[in-house]
Amino acid sequence: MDKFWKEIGIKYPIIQGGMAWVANHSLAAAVSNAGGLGIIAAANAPTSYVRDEIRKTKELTNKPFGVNIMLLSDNAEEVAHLVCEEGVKVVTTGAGNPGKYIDMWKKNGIKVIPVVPSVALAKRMERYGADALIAEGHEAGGHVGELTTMALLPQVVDAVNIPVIAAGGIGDGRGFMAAIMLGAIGVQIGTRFLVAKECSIHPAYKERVLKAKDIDTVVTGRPTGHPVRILRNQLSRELLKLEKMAAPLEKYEELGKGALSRAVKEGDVNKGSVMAGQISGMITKEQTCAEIIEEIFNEAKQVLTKNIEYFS
Ligand code: TUI
Repeated sequence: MDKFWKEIGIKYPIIQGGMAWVANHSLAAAVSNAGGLGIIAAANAPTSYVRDEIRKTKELTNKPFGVNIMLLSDNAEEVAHLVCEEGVKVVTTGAGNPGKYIDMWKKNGIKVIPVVPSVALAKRMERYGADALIAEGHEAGGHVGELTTMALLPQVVDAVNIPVIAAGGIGDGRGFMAAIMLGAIGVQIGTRFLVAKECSIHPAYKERVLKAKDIDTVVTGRPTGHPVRILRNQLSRELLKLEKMAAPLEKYEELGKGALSRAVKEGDVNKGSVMAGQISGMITKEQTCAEIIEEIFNEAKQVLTKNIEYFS
C-alpha cells in the first residue's frame, strides 16, 4: 500500500464516491468501518445539515472519513470552513477548481484530494498543493468530464508527482487491478455503493441500478456545461429532446430542479435523476459495504496471481 493510505490510516485503498444526496453518515461510516475511506457528500445541502452528518458519522465510527465538497454549490465556501471547524481529516472536491481553499485546508491538517477530469487541472491542483488527485473518467455517474478513465488516468499519472486515485467505470476487482496497473494507488467507487445495504436511498433507485444493462446510461445536459450521466428514463428523454431543439438553458434548469432528490428520496425513477455510472450493468446484488470491499480486494488478488503466469 502506498504511504499516502498509511498516513490517512485506512486498510483498503478504496474511497467511496461523494455521491450527492446519497453519501450520508450511514454509508460513509459503513465504508470506513469496513476499512475503506467513507465520504459524506455535502452536495448543495445546507451547511447545518452537513455539520449534522459529520457529527453522526463520528458517532458511528472512530475510523477516518472524509467530506466531498461540490464546488458548484452556493454554500461551498461555508462548507470549506466547516470541515476545518469539525476536524475532518480528508476532503475530496468535485465539479470545479478548489484552488482558493487548499492552503486553508492544509493548515488545518486536512488531506486534500480534488477530482480532476483533465491533465491541465491535475497539474494546477498539484501546484496549489493538493496531496493527491482523483482522476475520474467519463464512465462515472453524475457530473462527468470527456476523457475515459483508460485514457485519462495514465496521462494524469505521468503529468504529476503526487499520488493518483482512479475513478469512473470501476466496480470490481478487475477494474481495481486495471487502475493499479495504470499507475493509480487506489480507486474511488461510487455506483457499486449505491446498492450497499447501508446506503439509504429509495429502494426503487437501487432496483433501477440492479436491473440496468450496459447501455442504459446516457449523458444529459451537455449544453449547460455540466454534463451529467444518468440512467435512461423519462427525464433523460426530455433532456435529450431539449438538446435536439437547441432549447434555452433555463429549460434544463426547470427539468433538473430537485430531480436528484426526487429519485433518491421519493423513488421517482421516471422523472427523477437516477445518477449512475456505466458499470451499472455489472451490479447484480445488494451487499454490505464490508462484503463489497472484501470481494473487490479478493478478486483483485485473484486477477493479479492469475496473470503473473504471462511473465514466468
Ligand atoms: O462532481 C462529480 N460528480 C457529480 S457532482 C454532482 S451534483 C451536480 N448536479 C448537476 C449538475 C452538476 C453537478 C453529481 N455528480 N464528479 C467529479 C467531477 N469533477 N467530475 C468532473 C469534475 C470537474 C469538472 C470541471 C472538476 C473540475 C472542473 O474544473 C473546471 C474548472 O473550473 O477548471
